[in-house]
Amino acid sequence: SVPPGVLPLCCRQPAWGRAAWQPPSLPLAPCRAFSNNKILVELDESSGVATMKFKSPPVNSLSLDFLTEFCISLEKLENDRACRGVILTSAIPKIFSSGLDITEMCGKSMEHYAEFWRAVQEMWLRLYGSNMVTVAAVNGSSPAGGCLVALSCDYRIMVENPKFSIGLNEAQLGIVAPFWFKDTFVNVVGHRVAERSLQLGSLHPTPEAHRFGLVDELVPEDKLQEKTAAVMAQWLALPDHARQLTKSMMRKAVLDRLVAHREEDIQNFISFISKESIQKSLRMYMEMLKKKKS
Ligand code: CO8
Repeated sequence: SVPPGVLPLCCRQPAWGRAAWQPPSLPLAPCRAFSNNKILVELDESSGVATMKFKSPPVNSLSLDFLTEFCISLEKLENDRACRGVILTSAIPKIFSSGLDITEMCGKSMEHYAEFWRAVQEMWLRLYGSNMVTVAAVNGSSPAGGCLVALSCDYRIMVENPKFSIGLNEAQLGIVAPFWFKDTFVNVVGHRVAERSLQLGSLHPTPEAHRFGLVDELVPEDKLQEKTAAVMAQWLALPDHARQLTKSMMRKAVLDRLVAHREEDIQNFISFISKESIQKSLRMYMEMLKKKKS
């Protein structure tokens, strides 16, 4: 079962026989765009590929507004028969996403924490459970929730840059990545690597992330778009129904686990995040981020 409003995997029609894939940059390709506040969405109808470009300065943090917009945009694309694949990337130089907006988890009411956490869950359920081909073009640092967004895609291509890092660093903030963050991570890199990385709250430089499969490919910045389009073409060459059924088979158990424990997971989050000791850790972390600047 899936939560209300979330499309189950495999409910979409096979796209065999739809327009063949073409590079997104072809001239005169029909392109529809809908720009909201925090995410620019462009759909190239000739290729069936949409790009969701995060544009929420300064660091694309996943605020309640961002997450709401993300879910609405993804649902629109999911229901659009012209769209078969989505590329997630950032319009902010050097940052893919800084993860969950820490200010949403500090000094707020229980009701707010519940609403925020439900939105985080919803984002993951929709993205991890998407029928479309999802490729993360990671063009900057991607800690914690930003890493989860990338991990939830079918494929990750990251810009090779010694200053960029990616990982689930929650432990460094004194908080704990929930079980579905962990499950998603384990499904990508395997149990041992995930265990060590989660316990240490590691943020991995790009070569290391590539070495253990957290990202599938590294490319120079100027090759990112070309490489992403080529990977998308490779995945879209398959008949949708076969690929979607296979994706569902691989991911369903993990998705179902959160669906079955969704309310419990919200309650866990609220009781954890509202502890004074955790609030103190988060405040100190925010202070540290500010000090780092000066
Ligand atoms: N949330 C809110 N504000 C943020 C965040 C964030 N995640 N990240 C950065 N900011 C703010 C900074 O405080 C700063 O604000 P100001 O301008 O007012 O001082 C501004 O954004 C710019 O930040 P920086 O100056 O640090 O920008 P840099 O370009 O130097 O660095 C980085 C960008 C690398 C993204 C850096 O900001 C960073 O490391 N940020 C923290 C990332 C992080 O650790 N995120 C973890 C969030 S927690 C999460 O996603 C999962 C939680 C799971 C919940 C479990 C609960 C039980």
